[in-house]
Amino acid sequence: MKVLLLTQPMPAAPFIGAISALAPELELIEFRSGLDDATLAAVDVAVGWSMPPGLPARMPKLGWVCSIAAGVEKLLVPDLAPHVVVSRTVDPAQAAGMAQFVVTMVLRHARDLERYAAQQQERAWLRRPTPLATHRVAVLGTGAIGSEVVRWLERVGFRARGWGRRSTETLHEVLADSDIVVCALPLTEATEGLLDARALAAMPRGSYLVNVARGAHVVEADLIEAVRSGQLSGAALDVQRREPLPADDPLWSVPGIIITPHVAAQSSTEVIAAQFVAALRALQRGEGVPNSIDRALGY
Ligand code: OXD
Repeated sequence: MKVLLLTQPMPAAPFIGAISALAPELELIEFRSGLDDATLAAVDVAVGWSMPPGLPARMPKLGWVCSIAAGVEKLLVPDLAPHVVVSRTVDPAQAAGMAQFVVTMVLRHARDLERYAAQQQERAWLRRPTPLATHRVAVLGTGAIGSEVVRWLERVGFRARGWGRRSTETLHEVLADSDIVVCALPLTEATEGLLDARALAAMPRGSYLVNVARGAHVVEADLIEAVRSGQLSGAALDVQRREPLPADDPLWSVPGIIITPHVAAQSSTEVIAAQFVAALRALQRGEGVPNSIDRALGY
């Protein structure tokens, strides 16, 4: 079986090492721009993060695309044939890591730690005791990651709830009823740009946003305006529309916006390799591919 690795911008070598240790019979091919048509025509499976447009047409045998991440949107290019199964990594350790990151950012905001960081710069020993933080937090996304985030937030005292496609409340109703909003949604046609000026205006004045999903969920110019005007007190953005975020991007210098470089939580190479090989064995036994997405929904 021939497997194409599409891990760019991550190097393929660690994935090749981890997969071949578990399944030495596989022929693992690292993608590079000059790959010839005959090699691509023989590929059965692709494992990776993003699919270069035009590539699926050169892989007529391709039957399965396995994402090395929780998200799959960069693999779902328009020319990927509808019969191709797409699966993703579902990793409890990644979900817990995401939850840790969110709890850190939410506590940092709710316990006013930014104020004390600023005060330290001025050597100002000024006390503003904060009450127990019990803010209302809406977590957009009720999948494996969103649900874990809700559990962790509840454990540290927040009034957290999830919101998703099947919720009875509208997005804007939930936003209006939240002090803090956490975005943990998959990126699909339906969720792109969901957090725009209207959505941000629906949030209570002074509320806060944490995004650990994808930069494209947020209309960044609208967010900058909302933070500058005080409609939002700030935001923690682990993801941005343009990654790496260019040095001249206005997001870097908005007081109240914290930028981190897409580091909330990743699965280890070993976990990704183990899940891929377990799914491959299931397929070889004639079972369905675990953690396959619904192609129509895009997640
Ligand atoms: C993911 C990510 O989707 O790390 O897993 O962004």
